[in-house]
Amino acid sequence: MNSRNEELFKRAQLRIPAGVNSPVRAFRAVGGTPRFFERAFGAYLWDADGKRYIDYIGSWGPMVVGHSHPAVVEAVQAAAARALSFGAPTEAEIELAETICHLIPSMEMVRLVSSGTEATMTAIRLARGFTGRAKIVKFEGCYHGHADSLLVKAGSGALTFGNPSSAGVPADIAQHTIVLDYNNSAQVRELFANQGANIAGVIVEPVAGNMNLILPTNGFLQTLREECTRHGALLIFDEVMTGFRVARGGAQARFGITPDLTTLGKVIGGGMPVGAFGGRSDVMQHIAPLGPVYQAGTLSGNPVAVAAGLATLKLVAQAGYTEAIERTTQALVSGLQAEADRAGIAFSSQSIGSMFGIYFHQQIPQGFAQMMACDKERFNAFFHGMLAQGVYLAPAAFEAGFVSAAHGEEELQATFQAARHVFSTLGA
Ligand code: KE4
Repeated sequence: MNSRNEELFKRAQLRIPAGVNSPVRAFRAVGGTPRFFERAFGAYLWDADGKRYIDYIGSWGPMVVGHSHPAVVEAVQAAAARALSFGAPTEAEIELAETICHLIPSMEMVRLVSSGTEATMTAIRLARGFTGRAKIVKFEGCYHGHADSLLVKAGSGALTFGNPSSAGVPADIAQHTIVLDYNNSAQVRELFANQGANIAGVIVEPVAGNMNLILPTNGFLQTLREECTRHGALLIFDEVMTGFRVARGGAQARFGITPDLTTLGKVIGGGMPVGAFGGRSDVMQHIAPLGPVYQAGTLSGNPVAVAAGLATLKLVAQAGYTEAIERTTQALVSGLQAEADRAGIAFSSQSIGSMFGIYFHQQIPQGFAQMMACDKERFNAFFHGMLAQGVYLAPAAFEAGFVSAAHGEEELQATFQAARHVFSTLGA
């Protein structure tokens, strides 16, 4: 008998491309039928067949306090009862701006938008407008949303101009984006030596979470900071994913590097559509209507979304809150590693803050090329085995995983038990 998930997937594909509103949800990397979820609470999701899953995606990062946290739901209900949208300033937006700037001091000023893509798209435009330069640097394997300038892959040589990584991105836009290898400080220094005067900005995931989890090796972020300072380019930390996950103050707090601009999303909306960009006030003075760099949004600072974000950040800002989730994430990773070792599986894993990476490879990858060498087929088999056991991992080998404050010992033990069974079916 067809499951409801299969019925809904068939119906969805009639009106929505691939039946989903964001590509990764279509399960094309892992195969099979996407789960259509009906409700969520704490660490759990329930799909259209009523099956319960322990959730290690958390909506790709936002649900750091757990699903449907009573304080967040109450704040959203109260805000919605007052108004759904004004298209005019509210006190709550000031409160959220003040909270963000307090938690991330490099953000002297901040503007709210409605997605991470809007945040990074604007940060790029702002860097170009502030410096009067055109070139942007990004890194292979880092994802910053789907703005044209950022859908670019490495050119023929790492130091040449980029090529579009999506149809519909004109070459004369892609050519202004240079794509280097993540963690390759020598390449960064060589590029700046040759073209430093043309570079408006460097955008980087300070901890990469879109090619699975890759940590910055010592010196990489420092090199970016030094080269940008030396050549008058802006360093943009894309903390849409790492913000309030790698540490309360983001990856910049953890690694002690101060960017010129930071982009945020996910957690600051608590599950509702909120993004943000901000940083040095002398740079932010260039944003309309103060300055010549235009940016706008009908629902920017939406009161219901801001209420969800504020309630979430109030919880996250509590002393010890992010550290406790980090400990849970460390326990998850060491437990999975122990089960894989027991089964003799070539498997490595790591975590930072409440993000984790699992790799079907003996060594932990340190860059894009090494990540591509991981055994994708094995990951896919593991993914489906765990899904059948009621554990929902990211449906792609090249995504990071996320733990929430709602995950506890019971969820960990259930996960280890599921992994023990699935690893045993994979064969060494
Ligand atoms: P959104 O436009 O999806 O809100 O944010 C784009 C973005 C920007 N920067 C970073 C570092 C990001 O991770 C993202 C979005 N992350 C993906 C997860 N791989 C969102 C999931 C999806 O695309 O459906």
